[in-house]
This record gives sequence, structure tokens and C-alpha cells, in this order.
Amino acid sequence: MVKPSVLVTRRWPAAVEAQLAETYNATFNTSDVPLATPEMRDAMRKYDAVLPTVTDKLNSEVFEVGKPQAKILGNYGVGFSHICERSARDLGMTVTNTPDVLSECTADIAMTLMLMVARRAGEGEREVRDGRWTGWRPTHLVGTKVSGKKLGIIGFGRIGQEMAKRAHHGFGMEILVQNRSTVAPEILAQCNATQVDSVEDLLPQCDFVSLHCPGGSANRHLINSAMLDLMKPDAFLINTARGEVIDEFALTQALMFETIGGAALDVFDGEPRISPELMQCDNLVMLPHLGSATREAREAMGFRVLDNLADFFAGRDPRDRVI
Ligand code: 8YV
Repeated sequence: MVKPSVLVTRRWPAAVEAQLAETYNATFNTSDVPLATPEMRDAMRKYDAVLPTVTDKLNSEVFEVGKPQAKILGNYGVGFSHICERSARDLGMTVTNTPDVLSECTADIAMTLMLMVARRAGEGEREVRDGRWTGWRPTHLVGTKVSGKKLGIIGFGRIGQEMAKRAHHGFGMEILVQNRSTVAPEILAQCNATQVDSVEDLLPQCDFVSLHCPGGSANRHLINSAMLDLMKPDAFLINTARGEVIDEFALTQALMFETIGGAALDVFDGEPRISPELMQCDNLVMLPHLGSATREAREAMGFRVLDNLADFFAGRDPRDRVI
């Protein structure tokens, strides 16, 4: 049997690339530079499967190729708001993602960000490296205690639940949850969490708010200036979900006028571009989209894509089919 042809749009961990090369007629983007729209359209016409990541903007234009050769998009990552869902559906394409295997590591990064912003770790590191540290004093870089505080989690899927476990069992935090559907009582009970009806209900009550909902048009600017106004003046906002969930202009205002305590972001609207105004905010911690960036998670994500491809090419419904 001829091996199906697959295009891998970015470099993946070596062990996964080796497996892909063995199983498929695989083409790798050895330059690791994101494909431009015309190249992505060519890929749709040419390969049986295209394996994109968050850096591939698969908007409706990319799908305007008549009858594509590609029947499956095996996305490397759990979020897929970079793929135009309607176009993929209209063309009858299958889209899969890689849930579960990155939940713990992404929650670890959310915890990292929460601790860093509360304890002013970014400011401290910048001070030490700049040679500005003049020594210990009782009033130096005094932050906010995390243990025992109230954490609001927006989006209580797999990553949100992992965050709740860490915060509740590790740091004795009280957990409030907002989720689009009702969360099963036994899931809430694992962290003694309480579900509230809306984001508006959640925000005024919390010392920390962590975003774990999907991106895309449904949640674009979910956190806007009206929502930021509902937060306590000393509360912190953490985002490891998608950049578009926050109105970054409104966040910049809130940080500059100190209407909230601070923010910590792993994702940005239009990343890797970051607005110069956001860069100026000292009460902000920023990481370059590191949520799933561990050897373990990145390999597991790749092998999960391989599982999905194996199912698809064997005529089975892939376990992680999202479209
Ligand atoms: C991935 C992520 O590394 O899985 C996701 O949705 O945000 C990241 O952790 C990235 O999206 C890879 O495509």
C-alpha cells in the first residue's frame, strides 16, 4: 500500500519526526518558518494530511482551493481557534487536536505565572540582572500572599481542573468556577469548588482569576474593560488560554491605572507581536507561549497526532476528532 503523504508545518520533537518519517511519506518544514498563505494552500492541494500548529493561520482563504487533497488536519495542540471551523466543515475535512497530554504542564505554567505575578518575581529578576539590587530591606518588592486566597477559574475543562487541583491541594486556595455547561458535582467536589452562573458573578469575588476557556470568536474580548472593572483593585489576572480572550488595550489601561493588582500572560492577541504599551507595564509578567513546552508534553502531543492519523487512515473515527 502507498503511504499517505503528510506535511508537518513546523519542527517537532525528533522522536516523533522519526516515527512520522517511518510511517508516512512525510515532508518536514526544516526551516521551521511558518508557511505563508499561498504555501499553505498548496499544501491543502498536495498532501493527504496537513499537521499544523497554532502559528498556522488557517483562515477561510487557505481553504479556497477547490477540492483539497488533504482530508485531515492533525493539529498539534489542544486549541484550534486558528483553524476556520466553517471552511473545514464545508469541505468535509476531519480536524483532530491533542487534549489531555498537555493539561498538567499547562496548569503548571498557569501556577508559575500566578506565583510570579503575586510575588513580583519578574520585577525581582529584572532588578537583579540589571545590577539594581541594593540589598535586603523590609519594604523591598513586597508582594501578595497566594496561599488560602480565592481563585476564580473561567473554563473548567481539563486544564482548568488541573489548575484547581494544584491551587486547592497545594496552596489551600478556595476555588470558584465559571463554565459554559454545568460541571458535575463530583468534579467540583475534588477541589471543594463552587460553580457560579456567570463571569460577572465570579470576578468581584476573586483574588486571582485564571483563564482556561477556548479562544475563537465566541470568547473574543470576554475580558474587556467592563469585566476588568468588576475585578477587585488588588486582584490578578492570569491567561494561559488564548490571547484574543482579553482586550489587551483595556488590560493595558487597567495595569497602567492600577485598577487591578497585576496580570500574567503566556498568550497574546496577534502573538508574537506585543504592544509597546503592554511592554511598559511593570505589574505584568509575560512568557512566550510556554504552556505545553516540556519534553514530555511535546512528545506526547506528537504521538497523539500519530494516533489520530493511524485511526483516520485505517477508516476509524479518530479519538480526538473536533471537526
Ligand atoms: C501548544 C497550546 O504548544 O495546545 C495548545 O493549544 O496553546 C500550546 O500549548 C500550541 O498550541 C501548539 O500548536
